[in-house]
Amino acid sequence: MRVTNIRFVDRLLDYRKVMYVCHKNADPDAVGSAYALSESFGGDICLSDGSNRVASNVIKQLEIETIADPDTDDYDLIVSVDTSTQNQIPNIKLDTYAVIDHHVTSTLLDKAEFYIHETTTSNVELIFRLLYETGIPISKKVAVAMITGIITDTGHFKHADENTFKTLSDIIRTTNVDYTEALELLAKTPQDISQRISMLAAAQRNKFERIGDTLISRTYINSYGGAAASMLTNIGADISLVGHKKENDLVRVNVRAKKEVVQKGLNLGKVMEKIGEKYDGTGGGHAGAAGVDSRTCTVNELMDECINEIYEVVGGIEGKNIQNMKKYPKPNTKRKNVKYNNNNINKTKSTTGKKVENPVENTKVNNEFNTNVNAELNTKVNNELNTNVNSELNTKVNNELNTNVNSELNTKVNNELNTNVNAELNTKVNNELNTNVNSESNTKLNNEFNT
Ligand SMILES: [Mn+2]
Repeated sequence: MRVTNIRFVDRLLDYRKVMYVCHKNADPDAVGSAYALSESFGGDICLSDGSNRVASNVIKQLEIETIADPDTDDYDLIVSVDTSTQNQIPNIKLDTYAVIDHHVTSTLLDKAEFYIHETTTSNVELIFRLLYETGIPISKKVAVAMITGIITDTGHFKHADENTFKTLSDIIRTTNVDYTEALELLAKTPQDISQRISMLAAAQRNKFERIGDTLISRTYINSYGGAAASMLTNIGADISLVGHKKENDLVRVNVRAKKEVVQKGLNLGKVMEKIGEKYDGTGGGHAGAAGVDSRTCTVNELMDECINEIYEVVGGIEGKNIQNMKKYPKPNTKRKNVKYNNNNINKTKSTTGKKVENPVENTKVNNEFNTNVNAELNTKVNNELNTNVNSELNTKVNNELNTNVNSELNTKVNNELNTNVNAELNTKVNNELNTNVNSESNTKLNNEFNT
């Protein structure tokens, strides 16, 4: 039966030997809940089936005692915390038990002796209310544990609501805990060295391109593909793809998209499903996080297919930029190895106001950092920074960073920073990052280095 906070404490104190049980792969919300209860009312904390990396760190740093394989018969009452189904606590026989749970649906309630169930952003919020309303003192250590539960369950407050902050504020006020202690504790969570290496390698190999205002990143890595894809969207990509070879001939591409792109109509799950069918593999997932694998193609082929499909969808979303999008180099486009030719560039003359047929001859480069992508030229660009200003058109380029890839050209761009201006588009570019695509025919470079 559902009970009030005061009634819950009354009932709990009726039992002599109590065990607080956390769900499998316990998180800080479960551990914080069990720890707060055990510190307040006595009893053991049970990890029904391990704890995650963050919770393990909380347990270690706060020196929380836990038990792993208890004999449930030794206990008069089991209190399940932060758990909504029996299969989340696979090794625990629930006989006489109580529940404190914050999940929307909870199948454990019916048979519970008594329970507290309310939909909150974290379970520790229910625990805090219980202790606060019944006047039970809360130690700073317990407060820190509870705060780690709030932080992690709300995804660092991304899913927090008004009550989350109110409860957090009450925890800080009543316990006088230093909030940063919880942050510092979480920061001490050890990261797996192989994962860190994978993330850095993924960032190092990353290539990105732009369609309209959408930035698409792709990289290759052998493990942690999902984490790498998330990392790339966190650092700026709207859509990220990570290709990796799995065991034997299995290859996989993990994809992530930001909420903004999903809201515009991109559904990665559907795109990956379609590709999975085409390559006799498995594809699918959510609109913003999906993946596909196959044994019938190489990782490059699978990546190319994913990129091409995503280009189609994003090109449609970006509307007016679809023409540029189609001229975009597809990753499977064979590009000639291009040589940077100083002589040609120095000889170029001004053709202001005229269509540049042969940019080789018309380009004068005055900039310190400059990348020019010419249709028929084999320019290899190694510069870091480049600014291009189009005089005829109302193009104002304020960006620092820009990538330009010319689809039909044999340009290999190695720079990090590059600005390009498309002559026929009255593009006003204020973004930090910009990729512009010029086709052979419509490239007019009337820039500074085009005197
Ligand atoms: Mn929870």
